[in-house]
Amino acid sequence: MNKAAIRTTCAYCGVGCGIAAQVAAAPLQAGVPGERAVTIQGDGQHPANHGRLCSKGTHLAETVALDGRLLSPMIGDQTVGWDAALDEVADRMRETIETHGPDAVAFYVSGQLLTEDYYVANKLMKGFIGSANIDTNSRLCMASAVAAHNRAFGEDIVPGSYSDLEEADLILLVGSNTAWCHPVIWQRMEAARAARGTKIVVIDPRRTETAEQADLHVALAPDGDVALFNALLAEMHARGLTDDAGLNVPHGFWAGLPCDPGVPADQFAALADLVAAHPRMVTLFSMGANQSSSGTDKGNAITNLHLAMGRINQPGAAPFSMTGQPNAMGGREVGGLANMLACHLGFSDGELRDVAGFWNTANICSGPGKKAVDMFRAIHDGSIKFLWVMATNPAASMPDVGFVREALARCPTVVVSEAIADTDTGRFAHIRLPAHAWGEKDGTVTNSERRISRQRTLFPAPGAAKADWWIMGQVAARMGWGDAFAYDRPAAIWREYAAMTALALRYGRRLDLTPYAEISDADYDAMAPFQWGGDYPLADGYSTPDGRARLVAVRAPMALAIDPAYPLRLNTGRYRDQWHTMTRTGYAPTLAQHRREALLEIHPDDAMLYGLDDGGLARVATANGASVFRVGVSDGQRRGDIFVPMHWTDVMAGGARANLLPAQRVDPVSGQPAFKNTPAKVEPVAPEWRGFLLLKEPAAPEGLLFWSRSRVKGGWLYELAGMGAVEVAGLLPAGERLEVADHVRGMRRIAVRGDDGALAGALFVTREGTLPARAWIAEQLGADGEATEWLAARPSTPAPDRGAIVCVCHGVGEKDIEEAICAGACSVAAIGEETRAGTNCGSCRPALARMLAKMMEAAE
Ligand SMILES: Nc1nc2c(c(=O)[nH]1)N[C@H]1C(S)=C(S)[C@@H](COP(=O)(O)OP(=O)(O)OC[C@H]3O[C@@H](n4cnc5c(=O)[nH]c(N)nc54)[C@H](O)[C@@H]3O)O[C@H]1N2
Ligand SMILES: Nc1nc2c(c(=O)[nH]1)N[C@H]1C(S)=C(S)[C@@H](COP(=O)(O)OP(=O)(O)OC[C@H]3O[C@@H](n4cnc5c(=O)[nH]c(N)nc54)[C@H](O)[C@@H]3O)O[C@H]1N2
Ligand code: SF4
Ligand SMILES: [Mo]
Repeated sequence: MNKAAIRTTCAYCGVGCGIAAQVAAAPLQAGVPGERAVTIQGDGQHPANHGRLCSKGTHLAETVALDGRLLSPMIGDQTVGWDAALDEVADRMRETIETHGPDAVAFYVSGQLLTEDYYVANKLMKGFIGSANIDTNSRLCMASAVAAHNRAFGEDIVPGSYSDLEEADLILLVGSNTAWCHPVIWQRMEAARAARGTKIVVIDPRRTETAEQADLHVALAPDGDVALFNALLAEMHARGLTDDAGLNVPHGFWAGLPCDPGVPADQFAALADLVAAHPRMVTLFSMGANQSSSGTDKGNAITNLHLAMGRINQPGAAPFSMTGQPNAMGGREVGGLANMLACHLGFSDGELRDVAGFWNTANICSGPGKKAVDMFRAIHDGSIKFLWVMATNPAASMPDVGFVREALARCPTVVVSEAIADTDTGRFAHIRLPAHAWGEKDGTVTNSERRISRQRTLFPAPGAAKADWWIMGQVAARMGWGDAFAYDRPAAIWREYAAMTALALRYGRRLDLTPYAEISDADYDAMAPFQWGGDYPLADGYSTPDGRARLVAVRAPMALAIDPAYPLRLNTGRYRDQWHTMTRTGYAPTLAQHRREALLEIHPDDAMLYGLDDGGLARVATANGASVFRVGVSDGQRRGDIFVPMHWTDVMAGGARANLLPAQRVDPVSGQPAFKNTPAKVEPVAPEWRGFLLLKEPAAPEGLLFWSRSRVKGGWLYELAGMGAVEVAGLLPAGERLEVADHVRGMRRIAVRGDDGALAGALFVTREGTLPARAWIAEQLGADGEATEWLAARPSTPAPDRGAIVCVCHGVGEKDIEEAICAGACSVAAIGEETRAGTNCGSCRPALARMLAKMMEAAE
């Protein structure tokens, strides 16, 4: 690693990869926006990734520019100074509390805050405002796993480490598209598999790229997990492979264990044999488990199997809940959830008293606050009147966002702390506060294996942007609580939090950071990644009153009644190269290449049944709402199930809005929404014209049936579809208009040459014909060129067609890869040698493997 590199942690997922960042030599002046340059490499010494990074981490440099950033506080549309904005927040907060009481105030925060920010938010709300109405987007993400941990272990603890993946002989992936969502964990599993032949089983209704690489894919019905794991446990019990000595076992547990797995008998037999044969077994689970009305039960069904088979607290054996966000785990530690206090503490009288004593406050909350879905209901019905949203985008990411938007529109005060100026939630804000983004932030995060790492500052903060902890501290001071929030730096907050974990120990919890309570500023700055609790934090007993783990009797949920009006089941999730609501990855041209649009994935037979064409448009409707998507026919879907990605927002598209669709249905224990199983229907949408538009600056097309934008090097590419007249030419910039039209086929092509002679914009529309490929013309934005070439959308001596880009790092297309395979490359590694595909971040290796398998099959 180069000497000048700054060690930090990736902005995105809960794997928590270490990064060595090399900032361009010329430092920027604080507060002055300008070009930012940084070289990103995996940190070879970080224990989470040992130098690896996935596509998102690798291309972080494309997201640190300042376009789209919120750079000053805003009240309504007015730019204001910090004092005015903070006074306004504090005045409104005070007035709300005085008139309606503390429970009329709520914070909705995020696993993308640093631990220090999170701690301050929690202290401010639960300790000083005096309500526990602070909940986090982790409610949408981890709450079921937290509840399952509490039920089984008596504390929210992940009992294993990433190293267990390397020491396991069998890995079960439950509801996890690991190759796309935790790609570096996937790469570690691939390496272990190559070294020791680890078997991998994927349990997921969809055949994902992860499932394609598995030794066994169990395509269970949506929410079939509890039945499957109960049956597995019954089978292992019948084979004499369980031992409940030392466990807390409910009366009648074994006799009442259901044994219908709900999957084909041969699949179940194969799975059972694998489980029986491999004591070193890790079960990784994520959103297919948690985001369900039976999410907590799924977590316990998995944990029961591990506990009863003794597959826990030793190398290569653990039930392992993967966290999604970079600091989902840190948030759980400092009490970001409405139903916990800081440091894994609960709301008993003693705990409340001790916490109040530690914070030196007379205003401690009295019990749990509202969980996310209930919080937005309370905003909707007017009982919550002041909402402060930090580092999350609920108008896009909550279920039933139609309802959430109504709630936000009604709420008398909405404050949004954001890094980005235009977000779906920011559009509802009365006050917007500019926050530091990744590369500016300074503090700590905790990853899925309880490893705490520093995120460090790479760039001076732009404009008026400030740290979230600073913003909250300023409001607290204006509320009269300045002494309790007089932090001058993140290290001061960290020390207080570390000292507070002494309370956790007093109540028999294992979260212990007390050795860090006196750490110096310099040591905090230099702090190396460390894991609290060690590899096996529960090896010497559990955090329950009797020190024993509990088996929890869980029953498969009642099947959702099929309403003939909504015969399909809608599943939602993620794409490999986009992050959530696209406020950052959406700006990276390289990442856009993987999937430019949101696809409604549907089985070919269902597509036929409902009259949908691959590449056409369809409307998906549920009892809650409807949205139009591009159709992607795929036999990876089960019949009757459909899938859409969660990422596209009002800022990015007119249509493709996943979260208009799910209901507000939640898990009864954890309060986590069931994002992955909503009754739905589909119907074809036939636009009268289709087109695409290239612009340097983003615009918001109106009056269309559908539009969706994606980033290209010099600007934005818009896919469009509409009825009637084409009225989008007005979005094109000023300049010399070059135009061709064919009125018979309703074809029209316009290219605009700007004053600098370069392509400033283009519009291609057709009513009946086809549209040209976008790749070449999109690259011409901002470049000089011939009008005839622009209007043909290809150069006069055409470059070889590389096909859709598969390897985004090296820009290797489908056709290059097919050629390499035809020329004899018969492994992913050989394709890499030939084309460089898959040799950088490795995120496309599963896609390469799929192409290879397909072509081999075709050749046979
Ligand atoms: N590229 C990318 N990576 C990310 C993120 C991102 O936005 N983009 N976000 C991060 C965050 S916050 C999170 S929480 C994680 C999420 O990581 P994952 O949980 O891997 O992601 P999802 O795609 O939401 O869902 C995983 C799978 O659950 C399956 N599933 C649906 N219903 C069921 C069911 O009933 N049973 C089972 N067994 N499976 C089911 C879906 O088909 C899907 O393939 O990813 C993190 N990493
Ligand atoms: N349909 C469906 N919906 C889902 C899911 C699903 O699988 N399906 N998954 C759910 C899950 S698991 C999750 S985690 C959520 C994620 O959903 P969100 O949290 O709403 O998604 P993000 O786009 O990550 O929003 C984070 C916002 O914070 C801003 N930001 C980033 N860093 C900072 C910072 O340091 N300070 C401040 N103040 N702002 C910052 C970003 O610009 C961005 O706008 O979505 C949930 N919604
Ligand atoms: S796996 Fe990718 S997104 Fe997740 S932390 Fe590592 S580099 Fe970042
Ligand atoms: Mo998440």
